[in-house]
Amino acid sequence: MTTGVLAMAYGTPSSREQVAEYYTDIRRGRPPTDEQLADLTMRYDAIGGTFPLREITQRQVAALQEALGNGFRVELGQKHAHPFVEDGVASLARDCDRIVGLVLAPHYSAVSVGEYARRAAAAAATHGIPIETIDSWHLLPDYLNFLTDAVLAAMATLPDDVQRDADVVFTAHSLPEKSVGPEDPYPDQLRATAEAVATQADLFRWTLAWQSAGRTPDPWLGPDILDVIRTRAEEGAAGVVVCACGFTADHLEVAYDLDVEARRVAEEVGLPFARVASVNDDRTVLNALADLVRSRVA
Ligand code: FEC
Repeated sequence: MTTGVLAMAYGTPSSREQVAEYYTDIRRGRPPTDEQLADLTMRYDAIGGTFPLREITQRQVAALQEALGNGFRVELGQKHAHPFVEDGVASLARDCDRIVGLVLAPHYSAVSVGEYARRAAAAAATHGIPIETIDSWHLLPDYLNFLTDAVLAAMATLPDDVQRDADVVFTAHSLPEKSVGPEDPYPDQLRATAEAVATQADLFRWTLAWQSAGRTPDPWLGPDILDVIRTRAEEGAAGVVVCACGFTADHLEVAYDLDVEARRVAEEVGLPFARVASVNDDRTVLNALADLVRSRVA
């Protein structure tokens, strides 16, 4: 009896030529304008013309398979690139009798993790295979411990007189306000992660911000990380440490939106800046995620 594990991730283009197709998928079939496409391509170019999410996701999937061992088969299913969620389910349905879904992002929102879960459930139904997707794992102890160590390590890179006085800002991907209903746990889960890490790391100053909001006219969850950096500089902050705990990988939204854009804003306003390491394929966290999958099966 083999249990299928559908590891779900956002997906990234496989090459510069594929950016338009990827962006069109994100926009639900509406091709981007030339200006939008040029802007997104510029961001990939600014991180060296690379698509790091691809390889990091593959390493995460391999680490999960290794941790789960015999009796489990792990397949990747992505939101916006091949192999899609539906491809992963189809592959698992061939020789597994049930599927556990795991999204490689810790916090639940109906429009983020919920969309992965709905697509996986619809695909599983067409193959007649049962599936259960884990909603969130934002308080997983090994993830909190990883973040605690990583926050302290990032703080230690700041000048001596700034280290303990710096603001730690915990971020997740912003969402359009209208898509986050009053019952949606996304903002509360981000706060819960941040509070737990702040307690464990004994932080003096910490706050929450949203990052990477879309460039659309409707309002997105705020405050935005770039505004928080500017405001905290005006208020006399000593430095800023950004922990993108809403993601698990060093992808575009981390490598460009934080390492390039947020760092540049911090430099402009004279604030020492550090970015906290991402989970990527950290074995302890991935082993803990494998245990979480195992506990669902039991
Ligand atoms: O490295 C890469 O190539 C991919 C980086 C990437 C990740 C990611 C994760 C999340 N997103 C979430 C929500 C939205 C919403 C929209 C949206 C749009 C984009 C665009 C790019 C992009 N996202 Fe993303 N996201 C990444 C990249 N995202 C590029 C399009 C251009 C732009 O606005 O920058 C608006 C469109 C829509 O309605 O879908 C909303 C959330 C996550 C975190 C959870 C997860 O990983 O699934 C939430 C990585």
